Amino acid sequence: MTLKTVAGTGGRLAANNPPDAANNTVNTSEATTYVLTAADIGFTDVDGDHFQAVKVVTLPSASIGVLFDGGNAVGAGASIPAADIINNLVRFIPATSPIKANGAAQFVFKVQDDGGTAVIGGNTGVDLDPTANTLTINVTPINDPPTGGDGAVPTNEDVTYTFKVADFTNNFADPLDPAPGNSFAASRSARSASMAACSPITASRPSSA
Ligand SMILES: [Ca+2]
Ligand SMILES: [Ca+2]
Ligand SMILES: [Ca+2]
Repeated sequence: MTLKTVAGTGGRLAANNPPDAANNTVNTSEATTYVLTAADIGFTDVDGDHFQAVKVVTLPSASIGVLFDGGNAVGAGASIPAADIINNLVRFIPATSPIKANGAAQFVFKVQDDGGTAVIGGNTGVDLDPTANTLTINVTPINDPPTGGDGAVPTNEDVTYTFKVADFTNNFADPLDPAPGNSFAASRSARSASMAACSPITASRPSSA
């Protein structure tokens, strides 16, 4: 393949060679916006052409989050100007409904340079990377509080009642974290004098997330 000898000057002596990009993984916490950077995309070009745009191949799963350019959601097949990425306008916003999403979102794209597609020396310039790359955005969990509920247990007067784990787990739920939620770990007495006199009641199941 013939390399041009003059880069980005308009006086190309050889047809444009396509640019390249990198696969990368970045992290953000749940419900926390991630601002994409040019480094995340990893644009390079053998000719020294400039980073022109990112062409969307596959958008991240909306169940994990949505890619925005400025105030607008990026559409399927869209071309995102490199300037928008460099100016911190391109953001991934994790889903928060019906609950705050966790998991890996994958953005598949191809980079474009500004070298054009002119035919020079019988060769047609290529300004789009023929190979797609993937930016994986990991949305890491943050524990949300569980819910409990009132309960009642029967006992006769002057008869000691020993609480069972089930007396508490029947009303336990963790609806704000992704299913199945966290497990019941312990019960803390808020005001019952009789409960406060008991030993702490702890379930044997470990917290899972
Ligand atoms: Ca090029
Ligand atoms: Ca959470
Ligand atoms: Ca939780």
